[in-house]
Amino acid sequence: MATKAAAHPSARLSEKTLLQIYWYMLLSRRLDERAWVLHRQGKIAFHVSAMGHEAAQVGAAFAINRGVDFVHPYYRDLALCLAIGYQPTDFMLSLFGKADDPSSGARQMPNHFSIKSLNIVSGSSPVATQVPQAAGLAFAIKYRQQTGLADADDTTQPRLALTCLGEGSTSQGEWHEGMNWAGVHQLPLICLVQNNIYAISVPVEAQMAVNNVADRAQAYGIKGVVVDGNDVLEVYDAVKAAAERAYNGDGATLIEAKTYRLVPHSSDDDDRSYRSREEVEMWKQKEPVVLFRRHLLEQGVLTPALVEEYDERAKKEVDAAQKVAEAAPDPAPEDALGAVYAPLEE
Ligand SMILES: Cc1ncc(C[n+]2csc(CCOP(=O)(O)OP(=O)(O)O)c2C)c(N)n1
Ligand SMILES: [Mg+2]
Repeated sequence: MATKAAAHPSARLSEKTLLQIYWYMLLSRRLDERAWVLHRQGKIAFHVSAMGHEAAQVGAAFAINRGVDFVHPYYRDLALCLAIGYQPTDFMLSLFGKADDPSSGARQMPNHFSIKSLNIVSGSSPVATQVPQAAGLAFAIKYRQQTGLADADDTTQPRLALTCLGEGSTSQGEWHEGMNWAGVHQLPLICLVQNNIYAISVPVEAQMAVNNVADRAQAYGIKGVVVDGNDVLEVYDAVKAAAERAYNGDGATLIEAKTYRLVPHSSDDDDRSYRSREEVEMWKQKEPVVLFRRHLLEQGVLTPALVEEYDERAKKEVDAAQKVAEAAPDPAPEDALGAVYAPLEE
């Protein structure tokens, strides 16, 4: 990970911000590791992991107006949502399927992140369905600005929509529809494709005939960018530039972050049947949390003592979140058919 030239916005990040970025990457990793343990202990039913994707997600979160801009995540976006304000306890409540799970009262599977107060919007399980919904949000933002219902410069108002998905999901029709709509209407949309080169067991070369998902941007009349998704500062710079374009009325950006998932697709998958251990080991050498920690140590932003302090703090937060969730009440069976986002009208 190279130190960025002064022209890059990431070169202007304060030490405090760099440490916050590191903190959210670490917190996500530790929560994620615990989720795997809880699954193997038989305490939770399902886990789908963000491990390996932390740089792509936290880099993106820090480049937008967190908690104000709309975010339409996908199931792998734990680190993204944590960096926006989703709490470790929220995540544990969803893993344990408890009544107080803020995303849906446990009516959806875990990782269907949704926190209305943070403008994190609920999604459905069919992949890529969030993309036309995010394009619709971006259309509404632009419409409100053009009609004077909202001020384009008011940073207390959402000024863009960010959505994420995997490379395999870009084979779905919904993705193309959303991208086309974003191009036609020059929408303030950022689509972040987290390309981890597999869609469960299907490798990327069996999914598409071009080298990069971002190459397709031209066909929609939007800007396409490829970044190293394991380099959090590179992702930050790309998303920051895309956010500026969105805020300035210059339209949508498709960002492809090349990365790798370090673990099986989900707790129900065995990746040994479709990828070699050598390949996984090779990617582990450039995994994002270790990479960024090393970078910050080299820069003198982190010290070995701070690394230890952060590790202890993360463990404490994960322990506390698990404790709260385990003790929390289960939902009443009759609540199963309730709403997942807004309350149902009486
Ligand atoms: C329309 C639809 N088809 C299939 C599935 C089952 N499914 C869930 S995740 C997934 C793989 C998606 O891969 P990718 O988009 O590359 O994202 P990744 O999981 O690798 O981050 C599939 C096929 C689904 N949820 N929705
Ligand atoms: Mg994938």
